[in-house]
Amino acid sequence: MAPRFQYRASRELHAVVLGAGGVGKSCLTAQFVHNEWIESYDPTIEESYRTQIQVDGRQVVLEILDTAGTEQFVAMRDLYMRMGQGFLLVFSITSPSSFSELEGLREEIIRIKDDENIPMVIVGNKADLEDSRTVPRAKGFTISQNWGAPYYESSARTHTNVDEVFVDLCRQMLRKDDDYLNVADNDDAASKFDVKGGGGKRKKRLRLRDATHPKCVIL
Ligand SMILES: Nc1nc2c(ncn2[C@@H]2O[C@H](COP(=O)(O)OP(=O)(O)OP(=O)(O)O)[C@@H](O)[C@H]2O)c(=O)[nH]1
Ligand SMILES: [Mg+2]
Repeated sequence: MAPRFQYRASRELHAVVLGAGGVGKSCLTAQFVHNEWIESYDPTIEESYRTQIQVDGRQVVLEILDTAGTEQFVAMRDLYMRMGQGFLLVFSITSPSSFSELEGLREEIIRIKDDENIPMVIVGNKADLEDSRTVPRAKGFTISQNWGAPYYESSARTHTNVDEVFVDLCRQMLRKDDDYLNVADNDDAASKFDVKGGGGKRKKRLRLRDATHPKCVIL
């Protein structure tokens, strides 16, 4: 029992930030990790960050992979998706094409992870540019409801909803991780009586639990 307790005490979570080029993925990440605003645009190839945060009183080591939105650098996407436990799907409220790209990203994540309940947060960034908005809030609401993932409108420039999106994602990842560990505990106990009662059951039970979590939309 001792090693499992230690693992729970200091949880390590892997988040991946995805979305079209220039929507503000790096700026959101820089604001969250370093509290700094970056005015210039330097397209990312791949950056990873490690930060320690508290989520609902629990200590979490969060590894954030800031990915490339620009087409020429997206070859690694498959690998990012395999490694990630949770995903920020970022678009810009000033770019309808960046909004449209999210659907393909989500489908790819679900296909690669083979799980419809992967922790995910939809982020409409550049909310400070309300005058240039071309993606109506209602569209964000609609995909949020259809996908069962929370929707936030953020601004990396004004630090609005930046911490909230990362914390929400961590909360979802923790919940999912807890479910796995609880199921593993139960299966450990069950396996004393039923040696064959492994993997297939586990998946079914997890889906059932996830389906009971409330869907939410936050603006
Ligand atoms: N007004 C405004 N500008 C932003 C915001 N977030 C990012 N930007 C600007 O948008 C540009 C692109 O931001 P990045 O964070 O580099 O975009 P990215 O999504 O990481 O782009 P790639 O790395 O190419 O995929 C920069 O010039 C930022 O200053 C925001 O919330 N508001
Ligand atoms: Mg970037």
